[in-house]
Amino acid sequence: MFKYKRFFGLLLPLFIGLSGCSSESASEANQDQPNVLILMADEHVWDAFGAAGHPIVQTPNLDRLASRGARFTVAYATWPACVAARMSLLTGKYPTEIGVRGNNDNCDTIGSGYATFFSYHGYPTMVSGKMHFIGEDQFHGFDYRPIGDYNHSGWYVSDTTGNREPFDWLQADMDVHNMEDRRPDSARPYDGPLEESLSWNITQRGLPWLDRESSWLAVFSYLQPHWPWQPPQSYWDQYEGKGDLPRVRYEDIPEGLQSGISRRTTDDWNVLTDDEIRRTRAAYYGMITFVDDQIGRILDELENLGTLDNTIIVYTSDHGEMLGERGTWLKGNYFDPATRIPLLISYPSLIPEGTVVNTPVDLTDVFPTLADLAGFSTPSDVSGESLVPLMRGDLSGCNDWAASGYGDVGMVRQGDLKLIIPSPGADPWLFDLAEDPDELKNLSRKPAYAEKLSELTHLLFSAW
Ligand SMILES: [Ca+2]
Repeated sequence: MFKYKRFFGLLLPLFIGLSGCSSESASEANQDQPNVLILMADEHVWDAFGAAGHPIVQTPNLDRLASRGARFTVAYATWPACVAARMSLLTGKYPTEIGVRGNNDNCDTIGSGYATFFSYHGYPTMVSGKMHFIGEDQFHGFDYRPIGDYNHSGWYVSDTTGNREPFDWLQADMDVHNMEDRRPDSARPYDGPLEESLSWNITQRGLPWLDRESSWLAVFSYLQPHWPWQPPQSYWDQYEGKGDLPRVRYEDIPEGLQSGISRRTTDDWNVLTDDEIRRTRAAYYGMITFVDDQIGRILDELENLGTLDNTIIVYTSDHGEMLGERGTWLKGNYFDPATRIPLLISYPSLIPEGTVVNTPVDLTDVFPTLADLAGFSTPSDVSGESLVPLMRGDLSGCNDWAASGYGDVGMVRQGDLKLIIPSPGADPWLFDLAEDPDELKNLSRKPAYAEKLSELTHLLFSAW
């Protein structure tokens, strides 16, 4: 296996030039292949971490990742809910292209996901945590799963032994079947031992696997800060009384921009008191810091192993969280709090420290970027593009837009302009986020924007 990888590595420079936006830079890569580490949160809103300038949330480890590589300020999920976004990240394709939209849709990615790709190139592959695979294939190219995953029939273990024994402590920690715990006014501390919490165990069970001779690909994928709004007690205490209020309240939304957000705007979640809203947002911030501490444990382990600098590290989320913005909670719409995500990529030998990229990108770009950074030719059938040129300051020749959606509904962002088609056949919404970051002024009927509206509409529907 190792020899094969070396052999392939010698051929790499021949392949690098073949993909449209790939870079020469990957050919500078070490002959020893880098490790690949993907760190994921669930429902992490794009600016809720320290390096993004958030005034409350403490995330020293995400900040450490941001400072040692690239931070993308305008990254989008390709679908504002779990499964389709995750399968899009896995395959580098838009949800429409893989036929996955709802959280019950199966994705037949055999032979086309990044785990299969790196496995093909000789990498052992491990995933600890949530992938939300639907259907028979619970591995999608991963060799090893040390902890159970969630599907809609409950928790089960889908590790390499086929053990499906349910874990009570998983249920107790993260019972996402309990719809009452979805309510934002249900926020409370998780009072069990930290060592019995799901996030802590996702880290704990995956860490030993990282100590190995050959280059590897690993995913640590946390379920938080997704509801239930229950950070462990110490994280609850850290933020108690520090929750803030949404920037846009339901009553602030102009006529015509209230429809198509989500059904949750019409139920009694709108009428939470300000104290309840602050409490829930504080709980959410606590969960982010909890996940951040897990990431710190992984970075520390790589440092101890001496492999931190030879590891490509990605941090991202499958989508964001409305957190009460526009009177709405959870996700499922195309406004920035729901669809825009954090994206950090580091690999010191190819990505300059402290890089900030403001070009719009989306989850389809991650897979080809990993391939490029690792020195492999970018797979030809992905929709995304390698972000290596952008991270090295070359803005020419690459896509300058990001898209999210399925079929005839979605959003596209190019520069500061963002087009949303909120539902099939609906009037479009066009926002200039430089002047209107809260997406409150629809420009789509302004004659000055007619040409841009047409361009962006074409761009959106040609994305997939
Ligand atoms: Ca999710």
